[in-house]
Amino acid sequence: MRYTGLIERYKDRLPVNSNTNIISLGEGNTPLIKLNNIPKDIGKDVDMYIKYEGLNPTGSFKDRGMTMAVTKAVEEGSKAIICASTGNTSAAAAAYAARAGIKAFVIIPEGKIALGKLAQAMIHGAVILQIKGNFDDGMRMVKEVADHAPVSIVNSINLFRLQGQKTAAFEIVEELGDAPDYHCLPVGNAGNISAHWIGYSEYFKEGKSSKTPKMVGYQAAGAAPFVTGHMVDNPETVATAIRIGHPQSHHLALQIEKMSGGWFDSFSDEDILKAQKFLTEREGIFCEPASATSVAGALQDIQSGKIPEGSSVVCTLTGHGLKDPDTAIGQCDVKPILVNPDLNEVKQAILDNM
Ligand code: AN7
Repeated sequence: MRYTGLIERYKDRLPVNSNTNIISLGEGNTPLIKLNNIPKDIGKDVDMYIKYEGLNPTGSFKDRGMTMAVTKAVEEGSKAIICASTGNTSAAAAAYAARAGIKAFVIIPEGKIALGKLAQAMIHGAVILQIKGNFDDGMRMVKEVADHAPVSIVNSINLFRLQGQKTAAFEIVEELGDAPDYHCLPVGNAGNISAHWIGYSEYFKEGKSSKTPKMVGYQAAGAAPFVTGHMVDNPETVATAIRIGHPQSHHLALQIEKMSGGWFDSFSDEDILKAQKFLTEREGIFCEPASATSVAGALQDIQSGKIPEGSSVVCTLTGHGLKDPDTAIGQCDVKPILVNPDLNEVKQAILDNM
């Protein structure tokens, strides 16, 4: 059967009915890739999987929530949506609004969004407001303006978003035959970690899994309110997607940490970029810097034994590496070799670099 997106697939578990006009781009159903080389590299016997959410239609997990949020906005008669974004939400909002034939307004922090994401918001025809401030300032504006203008908020404070995003947990349980022991995610607003917990809990209650995973959230050191224990007013990190200091799902995520037996930790930009490169070079999987935070964290905690050998571990890679080409190129020392279209020159270059 043709796959037509996660709402159609999980319609019995989502707030839709047979009359709902579903706005979909075929999101969800993303690969769960088992790592072959990295566990051997670090000498640990763990089953480590990547949930490659960068392969959603706009290149990030946001599509799972956006299909649901835009479907409901249209159902409720809305003609426009609005979000604040570090980039990926704006790309998804712009694309799904285009698909639905409604308007998207996106508020992004000036100069701090990855090139691919900006290109997406622009080409899909969103109205882009660059704010002289960060994501948290933008979020504050969105909440205020929504009371004064006819626009539906599609940030993750819109609970339909979390409903759509919970389906990632369903897919993982179905594919593994059970929940993993640990699920590691990068955390910004903490919407995604919350959505996964909702999904895992739903399947566990119905006996579709024998357990729920320990939910482990990793942040960038310069934007780590869950680790420092207080909100951060001037978040900074190369992982611009998670450059967030005042997480919107703060309380929910703290409850989930306790209920699941998980924890939070943070990593320097250097560690995040190292994990991004390690994954691309050793496994052929390219994610954006924010996403690599989950791998940086899992690797540290597997190596230290906090995640014991014999465990199954899923790391969500939230966004595709192509979202942020500048940062990718910036961390490669090896530049292209310039040669003339001459057999000897090309042959020599190959032999020199074998
Ligand atoms: C690649 O696009 O908040 O903890 O405005 O793009 O659910 O916020 C992006 C978040 C992780 C954090 N990885 O997820 C936005 C935005 C990537 C992201 C997160 C984001 P949450």
